Amino acid sequence: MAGKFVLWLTAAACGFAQAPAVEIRVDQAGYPAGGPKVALVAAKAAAGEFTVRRAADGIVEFRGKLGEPAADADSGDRVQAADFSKLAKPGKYYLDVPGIGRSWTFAVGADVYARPWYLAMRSYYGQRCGIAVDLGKEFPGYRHAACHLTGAMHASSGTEGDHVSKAGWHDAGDYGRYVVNSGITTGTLLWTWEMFGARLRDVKLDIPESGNGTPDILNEIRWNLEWMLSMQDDDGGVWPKQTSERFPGFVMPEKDTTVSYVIGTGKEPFKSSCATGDFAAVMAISARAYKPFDAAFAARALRAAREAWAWLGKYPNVTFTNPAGVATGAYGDGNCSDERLWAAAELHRATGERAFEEYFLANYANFQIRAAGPQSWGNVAPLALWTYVLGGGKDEAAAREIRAESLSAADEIVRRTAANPYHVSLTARDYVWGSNSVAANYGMQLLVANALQRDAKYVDAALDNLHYLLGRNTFSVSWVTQVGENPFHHPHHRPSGADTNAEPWPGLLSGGPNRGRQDNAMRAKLAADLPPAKMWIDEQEAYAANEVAINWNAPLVFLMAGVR
Ligand code: G3I
Ligand code: 9MR
Ligand code: ZN
Repeated sequence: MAGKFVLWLTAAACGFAQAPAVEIRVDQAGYPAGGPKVALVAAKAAAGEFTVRRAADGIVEFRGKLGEPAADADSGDRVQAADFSKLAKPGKYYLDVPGIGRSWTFAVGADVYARPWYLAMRSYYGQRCGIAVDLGKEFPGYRHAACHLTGAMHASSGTEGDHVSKAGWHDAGDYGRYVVNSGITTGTLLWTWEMFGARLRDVKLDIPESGNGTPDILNEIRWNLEWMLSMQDDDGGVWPKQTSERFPGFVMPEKDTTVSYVIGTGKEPFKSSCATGDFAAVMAISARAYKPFDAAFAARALRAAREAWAWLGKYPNVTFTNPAGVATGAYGDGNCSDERLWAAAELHRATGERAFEEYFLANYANFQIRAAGPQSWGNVAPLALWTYVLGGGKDEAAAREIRAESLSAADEIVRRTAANPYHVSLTARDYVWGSNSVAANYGMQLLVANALQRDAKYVDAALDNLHYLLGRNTFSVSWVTQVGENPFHHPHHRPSGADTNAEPWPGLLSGGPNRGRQDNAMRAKLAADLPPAKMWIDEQEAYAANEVAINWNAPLVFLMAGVR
């Protein structure tokens, strides 16, 4: 990425000399017209009043008083809320706080997340492997040639020779493809379709398949499903990943000359149970989702899911760690029982067959829905439990228990979010690698609770997490590339780093603050005793804070689809 300067052009156009004050934190995409609207002000001197003004001409549309200051232990900030919920008139606005300044502009309206949703969902097209990608007229220069067209079986896979490399999404800032991470990602995106499909059916993503009669969200997801299917061995087991042995440099994907290997566990049975369980779950969801559009593909997905399930019966807990000589991501998970439970639950929901339900009912009680620690690549148990209830699982005791646990966890998250000065659901312990996805996954958890029992407080708290990601945070930054007036600029993302475009590829969510500081850039620039929410820098080298990843974007896509 070339050096970038954000010019405050509109300031001049509107007659303001003043650049926006980072002390004022707003959702830079905006606020749904009918919902609560809160901005946050973090300044040393207590501020008193504020106005909300029309961006076009500065006319005051709302006057209010800031709330009492609250000390936020996670960031060290002193935060005051500016509540302008009563302002429901659609438009473009900014906040004006005397003595502090004006905020970034934001919208109030019916569909303020339509555009960010488009960019976030379309970012998967940008991650496509095995095909030339071009984001088109709106994003000139954002393209790459077909990449990673050949592959090979790694010695650790138990077989040898060439491998037909097929489709898939690059995982993150690197060019690897990982089944475990593809599992939670495609699972979350397919759930987005299953839960909010009515709103998404006609949304075009401007991808090569657009107009083929299948909704574009399903067209895009299928690109990764095809790769996942290519990772299943004849015995039903699924190899965990296809990557090079080491990460390549910051080159465009077609310039990556490292060999793309299908990598296994290095010993019998060579495939892993976590990958196979996630695969079975996702293929079962696919059997449901694609049936109306492509019955043959749906049937193929279901066959693949059944074969994976049968393999799991033989090998329930073969875990994966990198074999000798391999240094790419591991998505190392020491316990694959939640993946197996998820497979059982999704297969039961897809087929109604008793055997899957029996497995589920015999095992579900070992897992809980918690208020701290939502679903993630390493913890898919919540998806297993929810899908049983959302799919109309008939065992009343199990359904009642799961429902009650989901709602009491959601109630606690709502209380915690309201008490948090930044109105985010994260606890101090949640600021881990990819913490922004933890916030987004809390949002998803709250929206699932809302599906179990409609209650506006769940949707409002889900929205709070979205506001955090889109600018209402201690950095006053939008953590989605090219969304809002003050987005971050330097993701750890090879195409963004290697191309000549001024801005990074659009619609990508930053990993976010990470108290673990697992990269050299973070350790060099961020003091060890900083509060956890401050542990983030907008630097390309800081992969533990500022990478992007398909599994982080997925709950963002779910959240923006669900709060609309
Ligand atoms: O959950 C624990 C928490 O209980 C504990 O207190 C804390 C202490 O550090 O750690 C937490 O676990 C962290 C975990 O992420 C949370 O999901 C681990 O420390 C941390 O090492 C782990 O990081 C993972 C990272 O790979 C390193 O393995 C990320 O989840 C994962 O998203 C990331 O994935 C990488 C791929 O390997 C390669 N491709 C890029 C991708 C994104 O960076
Ligand atoms: O680019 C890699 C990123 O996708 C991973 O998340 C990260 C941790 O595994 O590693 C990155 O690659 C770095 C490597 O680990 C160490 N040398 C520098 C690489 C980044 O340029
Ligand atoms: Zn590729």
